[in-house]
Amino acid sequence: MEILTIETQPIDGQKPGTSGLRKKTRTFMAPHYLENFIQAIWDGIGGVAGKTLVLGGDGRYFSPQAAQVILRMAAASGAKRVIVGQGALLSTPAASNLIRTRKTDGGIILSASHNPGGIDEDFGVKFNTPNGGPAAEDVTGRIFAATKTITAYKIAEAQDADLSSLGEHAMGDMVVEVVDPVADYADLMEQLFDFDAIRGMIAGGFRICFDAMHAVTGPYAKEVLENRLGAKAGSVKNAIPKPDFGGGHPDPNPIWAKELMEIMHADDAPDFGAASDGDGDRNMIMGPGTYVSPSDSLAVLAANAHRAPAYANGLAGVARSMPTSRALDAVAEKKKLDCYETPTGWKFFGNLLDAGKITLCGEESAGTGSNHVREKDGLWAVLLWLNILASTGKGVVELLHDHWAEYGRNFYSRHDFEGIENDKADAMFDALTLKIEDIAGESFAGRKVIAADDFTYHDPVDGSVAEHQGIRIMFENGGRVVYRLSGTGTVGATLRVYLEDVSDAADAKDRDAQDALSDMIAAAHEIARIEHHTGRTEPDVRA
Ligand code: G16
Repeated sequence: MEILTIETQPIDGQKPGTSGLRKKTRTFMAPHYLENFIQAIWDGIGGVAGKTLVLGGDGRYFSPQAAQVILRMAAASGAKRVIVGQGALLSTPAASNLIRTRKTDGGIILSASHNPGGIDEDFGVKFNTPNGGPAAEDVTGRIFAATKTITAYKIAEAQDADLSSLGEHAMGDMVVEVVDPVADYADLMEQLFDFDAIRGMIAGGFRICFDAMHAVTGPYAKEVLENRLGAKAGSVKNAIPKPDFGGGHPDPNPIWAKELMEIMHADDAPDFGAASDGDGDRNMIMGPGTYVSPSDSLAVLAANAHRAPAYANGLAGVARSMPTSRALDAVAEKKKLDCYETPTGWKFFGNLLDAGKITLCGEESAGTGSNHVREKDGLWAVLLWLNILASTGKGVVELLHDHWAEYGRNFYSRHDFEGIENDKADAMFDALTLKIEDIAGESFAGRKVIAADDFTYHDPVDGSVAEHQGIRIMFENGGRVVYRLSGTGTVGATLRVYLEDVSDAADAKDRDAQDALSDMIAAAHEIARIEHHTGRTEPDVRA
């Protein structure tokens, strides 16, 4: 096997964002683009000689070709073994599990998550460290630095590895081990949850609809929900992963999971509805006629996790990303649990999980997870919900309403303004940063501001500091507005405005969230002067 050293030059813009490097697929397909970034990963982690890595992804367009390039580059740089999901498929939580259980030196996940796939859509590459979690900022910083000084990369001249058949194949001195992407993960789920109880509930007539959105969770959900738990064949919809996700956005929210919304709002709706995203780490939960917001889902799971065998001894603590609603905090307070507030990005939970400070964590962006892996986990969230429903005998809607009655309701919504020109978004944030200096005491839309800041996170485990993680405006009586720019988009800037208001009124369960948040929405526009800076009066997405 000949090893080629190819001369190259730094390519601008290879800075990993909230979750790895995400760009247009054609950008990744351009000469040297993928290769430069992979070499920068190798350089950023001190090389891969003698190391074992995991490789897989959500199966989106260009994944098979990218996987072969990465294998040839791993072989050229002396890697000992790469464990690859059959067909280069691995959900993000399954990859995290393999990285951990096989005690590897990390792994590469090929995914742009919920972003659409195809030659004119998005592609992404993410490196996860040996704990199974997304690389922390110091590692991504070193990778980015390497992209700026690269002069050459190494790649082996070799035939494509056969990723369709299970077993070990040689690529020079390196072993390519092709594994079943589902089996280990499904076994792990069976250890965490009371499958007998869930099976009993399903056998008693409980109906499930899981929309895999033509993305990677299809085979996982089929195996777990249909084969192991006995849900009726066809309970998992859109179960075959496609390179373009069937032309849709594999984003489990009321807008993109339209098919599921319709099924769950029909007269004969199943008892439980769920969806996951491109790479299987996000989740959406529904009851008949009811969408459970991710922030509420996190709070309900934290309040009831002890009903599942894995969490029967209680939780060490919990965490949420800063923009996620404080519904979780209400649970933590009552249950006397430590509750941490981290910046957006799953990587910030890693230290807290590794140090045993938290057991369960989540984000408003439809991600929930626990210490079983170091990624958020869509199917895990679905199974924890099912376990709780089986153990309480309640339905989704009853459980949610009982939760609000006990803990109060945090009305919550995220408004996204997409494709804003970068300079306009920056100008808006510059003005906002100045404005919040003396905003306390002023009123907007009839609501008084009591505090405001630009969120800084001090990691309690390693002391690292992350600044400028979002602007928070706190109002009297529990209202809150948060502004930040997305770190996962590929075109222009996406402004995210997170809106929250608290209510323990008896009729809180009957109110529409957008309606209940009208003060916060008006205040958010007035404070940031969104229309003045961007020309936008309405968001593109209300999540
Ligand atoms: C990623 C991160 C999440 C984050 C989300 C949104 O999710 O892993 O931690 O909450 O992006 O980030 P942003 O607001 O910066 O766009 P995923 O599912 O896309 O990997």
